[in-house]
Amino acid sequence: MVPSDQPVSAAGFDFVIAANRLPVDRHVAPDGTTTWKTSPGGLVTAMESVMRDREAAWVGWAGFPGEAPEPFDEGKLRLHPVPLTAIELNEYYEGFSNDTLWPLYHDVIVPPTFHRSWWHAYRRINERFAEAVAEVAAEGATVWVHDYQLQLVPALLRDRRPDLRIGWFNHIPFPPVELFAQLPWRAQILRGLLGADFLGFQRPDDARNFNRSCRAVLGASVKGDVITWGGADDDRLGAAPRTVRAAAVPISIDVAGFEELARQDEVTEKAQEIRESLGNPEVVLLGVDRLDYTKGIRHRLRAIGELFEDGDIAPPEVTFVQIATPSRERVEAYRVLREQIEATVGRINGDFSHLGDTAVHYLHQSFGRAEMAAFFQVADVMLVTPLRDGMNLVAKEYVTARHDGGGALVLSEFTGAAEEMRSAYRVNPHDIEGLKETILRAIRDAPGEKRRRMSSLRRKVRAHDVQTWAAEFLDALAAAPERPSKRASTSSAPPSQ
Ligand code: GDG
Repeated sequence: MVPSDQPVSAAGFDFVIAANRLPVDRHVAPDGTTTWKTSPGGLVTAMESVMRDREAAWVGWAGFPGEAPEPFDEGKLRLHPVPLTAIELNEYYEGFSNDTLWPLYHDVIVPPTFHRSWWHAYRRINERFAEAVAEVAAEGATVWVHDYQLQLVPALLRDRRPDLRIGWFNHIPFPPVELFAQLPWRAQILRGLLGADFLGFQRPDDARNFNRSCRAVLGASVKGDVITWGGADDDRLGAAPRTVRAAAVPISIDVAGFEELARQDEVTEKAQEIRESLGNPEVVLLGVDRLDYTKGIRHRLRAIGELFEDGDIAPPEVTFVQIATPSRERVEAYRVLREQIEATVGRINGDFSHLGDTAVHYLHQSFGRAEMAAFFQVADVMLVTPLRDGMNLVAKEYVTARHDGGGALVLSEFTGAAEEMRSAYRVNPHDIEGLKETILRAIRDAPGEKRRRMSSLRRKVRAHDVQTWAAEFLDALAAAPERPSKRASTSSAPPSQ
């Protein structure tokens, strides 16, 4: 960390990212020394390689409540922390973002909680983010706002800074209007989002859901992917008429960077070590997820448990490893989920493990990137079975790590990744019988068939990496509300406004 002695220059930054979190976590040593390390999670993993070597500011929460640190520099990136008190964190982040919007946008897998006080906090914190961006952005700058925590920022920012070009990308699904309509503040959210020039979504269906909501809730007109709203005759947020474009720009991973990591000797050695410590099983099944009810871990365990029970698989020949990264542990639904999963793992192991031969290895821990790549190389069958997932980067990381062409990917059709990764073993995770059959097929299929599928998946992911995603998004933002021209959409030049 380099403390920034320079105040933001009067000119400000031409390119600004706004996301709930800064891309780093604070670590305080016993002697009081502070260091910052890259924080885990889908958004940061994706943006890290895009932002490298780009002069820009990143506005976000520093990861701990209370007073925010002074702005500081990480490479060419100016990090601009936004403060949140413990109460604000509870209401805006754990409450409205993670207990209202998150379940509502993921097919209401658990019931969303609606609290007016949470909504007020959400609005207040969005204002704080908009204020911070308005302060650091140069005249005519490009601002890229991320995700569901900041849906009011586009309009709040436009109010303050009409000179800016504002884009918003949704990392999670956008729900069908029939579900979105439950939200008491649905009109405010849409008006907030329409402050952007371009809105990017993971799948065409998400963009369509958004367009339909604008039509149904606001009475906007939609032609193709362009939305025109005549504005409102009131003085509430986002009352001005708007014409914006909303379209799918599916996110990806840093394919070259991750493959380079996966090819390192250290990773290959680690993979051998992991396999040996599992007792050299013939087949390793693997799941890697944040411990989240959207990821379908319970359904996966149900299928695995029944396969052990039916005698179709058994340790030591077959073992299942589930890495469940700790997540949102202060939200009740996540606490309940953890208890359910741990009880199920305990039951399966009680029934089907033998001394020295474990049926399910459950790791409620975080690992480094290199170790993660090693786990992927050990996985003969990777189980990605979300009930709903915006994209799912783990699926793309898995095939990228398999530079040996081995392995098999079982992939839920309810992920954004399933849209592109057609050669995976597709499953409906609600269909336990189908899930069991597909897992067995992924284990037993002829090596030639598996390699054919893996090679097609790797080609697909390689053809559309995170750098392509960022270039497509920024080109679409620069051209909005028009579509970018063909030539523009292949350029990856940083924005220069
Ligand atoms: C959201 C959307 C969308 C996980 N555990 C560890 C670790 N990870 C890394 C994975 C992967 C990332 O975190 C998780 O990304 P996902 O895409 O799987 O899921 P979400 O966190 O839910 O992300 C999702 C994504 O945003 C991007 O738009 O795809 O749909 O929900 O990169 O490898 N990384 C390390 N240690 C861990 O223990 N180092």
